[in-house]
Amino acid sequence: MLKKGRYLLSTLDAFPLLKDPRGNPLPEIALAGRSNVGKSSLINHLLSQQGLAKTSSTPGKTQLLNFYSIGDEWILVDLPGYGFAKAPPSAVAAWSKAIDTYLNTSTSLKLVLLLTDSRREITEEELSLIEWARHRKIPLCVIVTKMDKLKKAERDVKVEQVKQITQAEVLGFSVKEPFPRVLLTKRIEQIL
Ligand SMILES: Nc1nc2c(ncn2[C@@H]2O[C@H](COP(=O)(O)OP(=O)(O)OP(=O)(O)O)[C@@H](O)[C@H]2O)c(=O)[nH]1
Ligand SMILES: [Mg+2]
Repeated sequence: MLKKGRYLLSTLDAFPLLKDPRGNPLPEIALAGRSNVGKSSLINHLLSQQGLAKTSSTPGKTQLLNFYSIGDEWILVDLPGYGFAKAPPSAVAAWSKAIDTYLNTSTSLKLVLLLTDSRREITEEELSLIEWARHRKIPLCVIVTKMDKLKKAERDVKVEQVKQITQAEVLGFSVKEPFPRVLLTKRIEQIL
């Protein structure tokens, strides 16, 4: 079972390096994905803490990198959603740069969870993040969100299709169902 999460801070440039009492850096797991894909909802459902991460039906809610400490054992990093057209280009450029800087400088990043909406196709942007993780040898798991929006028969087809395209590990997810949460918890516990 995952421990209780605590919001730490939001930033675009001053990334914290958090350590355990022995001075070892805490492992970090980052959530990446388009705006509105369900990142904040996943955090709340995964930790069973409604309201920990702010959710919204308006895309672009998360405009900073949000850091959460999970039981003071590991850090969850909620990256700002990309692909949000309504924000001014200067703001979009600032988030993209912040995501790049974080991904390329963090020395404690142990897993990237790349969220993709079950009703959308995989984009070039997503493929390039997968390529980057492969190159850096950082484990990456594609999480197909909002699976409840698909008919039962479509679900396996979608997951297979995403596996084919990304050649990555793929898990389906929905905040409306208990089982995907159990699987994702197990996956996270493997790296801790
Ligand atoms: N049906 C369904 N809706 C979901 C699910 N997960 C999220 N949503 C809805 O999708 C919308 C966006 O969810 P958020 O969690 O705020 O998305 P986000 O990725 O954090 O968005 P930004 O912070 O704007 O980048 C909200 O209306 C959620 O209720 C899911 O598993 N099933
Ligand atoms: Mg969010």
